[in-house]
Amino acid sequence: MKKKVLGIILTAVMVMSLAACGGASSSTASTTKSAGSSTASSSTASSGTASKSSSSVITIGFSQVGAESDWRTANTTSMKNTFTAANGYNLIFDDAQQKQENQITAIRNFIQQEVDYIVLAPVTETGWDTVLQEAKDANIPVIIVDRMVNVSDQSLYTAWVGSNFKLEGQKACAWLKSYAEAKKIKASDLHIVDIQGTIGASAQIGRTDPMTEAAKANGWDLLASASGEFTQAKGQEVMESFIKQYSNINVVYCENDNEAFGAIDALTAAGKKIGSDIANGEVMVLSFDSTKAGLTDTLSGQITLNTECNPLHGPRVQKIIETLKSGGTVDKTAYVDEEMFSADTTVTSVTVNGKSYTVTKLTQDVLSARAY
Ligand code: GYE
Repeated sequence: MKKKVLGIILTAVMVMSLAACGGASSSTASTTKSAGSSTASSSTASSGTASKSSSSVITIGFSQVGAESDWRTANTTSMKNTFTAANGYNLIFDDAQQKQENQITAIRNFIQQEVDYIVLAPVTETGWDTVLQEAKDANIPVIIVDRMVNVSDQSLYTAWVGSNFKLEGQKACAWLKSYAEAKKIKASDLHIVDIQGTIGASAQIGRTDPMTEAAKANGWDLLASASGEFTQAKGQEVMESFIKQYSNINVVYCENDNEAFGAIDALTAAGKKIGSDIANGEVMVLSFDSTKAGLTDTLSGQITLNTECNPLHGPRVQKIIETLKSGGTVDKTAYVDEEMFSADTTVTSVTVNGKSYTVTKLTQDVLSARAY
C-alpha cells in the first residue's frame, strides 16, 4: 500500500519539479572526456536520423530495468516526462522486468524499428557485447543510463550517465566508521548484515564492495550478505532469514530504500527496536537512494543514514541526445553529484579519498523540498 500511494505522489512531484526546473542536468559533473568515440557516435547519430525520417521527431527506444523500486519509478517518470511528443520525441518504452534477456529482445526490436537512439538502463554489467554490436552495425547510437555496461569495445556505446555507486558505498562505510568511533563502539561489536541489490548490477557491486572492504579493514563483524534484488518483498524475506540465523545483528546495510522498508517490517515483526542506539540494543538501518519514502523513514529515525542516488536522468539523457544531434561532442562518462542524509547529528561530514562530503541532518523542510 505504501508503495502505491508513494507512486502517485512521486509522479505528481516529478511532473511539478520537471515543469519548474529544466536544469536537473546542471548537477552533472563531467569526468572522462572521450572526444574520439563521442564524435564518431555523434556523426553516426545525425546521419542515422536524417536517413530514417523526414520529420524532426526523434524516436528513442528506452529499455528500462523494471519497476522494482521507488527509485526506478522516479527514473521512469523522469524519462517519460522528458521524452514527450510535445518535446519532439517518440518514446518507445520497454519494461524488462529485471531480466536481461528481455532487454536484449527489446534492443533487437528497437533496431528493427530503426529508432534514432537506443537508451539502455542495464540490469547487470556483463553480457551486452553481442547486442550492442548489432546496434552499432545498424548505426544506432546507444546511450547507457544509471548502471554501467562492461564491454570489451568501448565504442559499442556513445555515452553513459549515472551515479558513482562505489563512492556512495564508501561514504556510507566512512560514516559508519566515524559513528562507531564517536560512540566508542568497538569495531568487533558491529554485527552487520548486507542486503545486497541485484547481483551483478553496478549499484550492487559499488555498494557491496566498500562494505566488504571496510569490514575487513576495520575488523567489523560482517555476518552475512544476500541479495534482496532491490525490492521490498525480497528485502523482507532476506531479513527474516538473517534474523533467524543471527541473534546479534545490530547494523542492517540495505542497498536501497525498498529493501530497507522490507527489513524494517521484518525487524518490527521480530520485536526488534530500530534506531541508532546500538549500544543500548537498537538495530541500525542504513540505506541508499534517499527517495521521499526513504527519507520519510529517515526523518522518523527508522533509517539512520540514507545515502542519495539521484534518478532524475531524463533531462541529462536529453542533453546528450540534443548535443549529438547538433553534431557536438559529449562526455563518455558523467557522474551526478549526490548527498547524504542522516537522522542523527553525531557525524556531520565524511572524507573519502581526501574529499569531504557533508552529512545533512534531515529535517521536514529538506524532505518537503525533495523532487522525488
Ligand atoms: O538504487 C535501486 C534500483 O540502479 C541506482 O536500482 C539504481 C538502483 C537503485 O532498483 O533502488
